[in-house]
Amino acid sequence: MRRAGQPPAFRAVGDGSKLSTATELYPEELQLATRNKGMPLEALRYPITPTGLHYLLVHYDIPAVDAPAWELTVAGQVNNALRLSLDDIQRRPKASVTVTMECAGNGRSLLSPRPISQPWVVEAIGTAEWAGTPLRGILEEAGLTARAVEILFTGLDLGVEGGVVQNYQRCLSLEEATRDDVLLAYEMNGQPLEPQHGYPLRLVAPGWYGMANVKWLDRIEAIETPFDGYQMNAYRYAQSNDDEGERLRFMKVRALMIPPGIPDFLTRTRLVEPGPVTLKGRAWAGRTAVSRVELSTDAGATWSDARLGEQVAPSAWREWSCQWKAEPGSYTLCARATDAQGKVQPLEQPWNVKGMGNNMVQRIEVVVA
Ligand SMILES: Nc1nc2c(c(=O)[nH]1)N[C@H]1C(S)=C(S)[C@@H](COP(=O)(O)O)O[C@H]1N2
Ligand SMILES: [Mo]
Repeated sequence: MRRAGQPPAFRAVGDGSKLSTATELYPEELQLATRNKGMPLEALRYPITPTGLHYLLVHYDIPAVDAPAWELTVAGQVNNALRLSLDDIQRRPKASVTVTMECAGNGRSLLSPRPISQPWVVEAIGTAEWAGTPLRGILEEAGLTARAVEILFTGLDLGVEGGVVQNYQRCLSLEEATRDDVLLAYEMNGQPLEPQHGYPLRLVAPGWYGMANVKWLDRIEAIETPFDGYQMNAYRYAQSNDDEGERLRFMKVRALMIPPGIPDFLTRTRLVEPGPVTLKGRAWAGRTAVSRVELSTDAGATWSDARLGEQVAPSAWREWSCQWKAEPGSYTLCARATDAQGKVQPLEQPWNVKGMGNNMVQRIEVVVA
């Protein structure tokens, strides 16, 4: 990851841990990286990511859940508080939604200086078919009072972050929580959730960065004052510790390419045979659509349009492909997507303290020989 001209280690910011940014890999990053895995980019070939290849991000430990005893509590500003077993939830109307999900920290390790956290390159991505019951139905059953302003989701997992002991918690506005496609999901790709993906029940909020999709749900609470907990403030586009920064919400536009040819084991540089090559990948844009994908073989100096293919589902990525006549030499391949609002992926990533919301164009080094 280290590049010539990179600034020296910079430790002016932090969230309570001793580390903030670095130019060398820290053991703390290695511990996170070996627990939390990315999707190998060749898995972009699958419209739905096989469950074992979907990216994974677990802040604390995967909680031990005693499924027969587990119950979801629905409480707070509601007329009828509920306690629902998994069976109760599975008896409610069933719906499914196919969702491309990306971690808000995807691309973090490419920043310079690098914020210290899970050191993703670009592979914190996956698409799954989630099935469960629409959250709206459960909220209607509980009956929100007029005082409810947000819905707070609490996971069973407990840890320390920023010096604060906490269960993982995030909220959604009433408008977001009651969208048709927001699910309390108990299946991923036709199977019960695996422990690491939130068994027995998780929230699925299509279009949002990963952090909104609270796993291992314990409690859903209608609250009367906006929630300002740790996980709401950790996900911000802050320029310094004093800067609040805007909260992250929906995934920004991004294209990724299946690395062509074969990899060099250590450097991952690709070896490609001369001749026609079909470059392929997928692109997504959170709540909006992908309107264009372009390809560059010269590190972004010149671009040509890729062909847009099938969109797997409304909240899922879209296929793209492009023909390339590979001639002997060295190349830096780049894919760049534009969304329906005209927003384009940047070639240089604007920096922020936590390394959030990066969507810099992917670069793949290729040798044609
Ligand atoms: N309870 C709980 N929910 C959580 C998390 C967590 O650590 N605890 N991680 C979040 C983050 S940061 C991401 S990116 C997604 C990852 O979901 P996945 O591991 O199923 O891909 O889950 C989110 N939901
Ligand atoms: Mo994440």
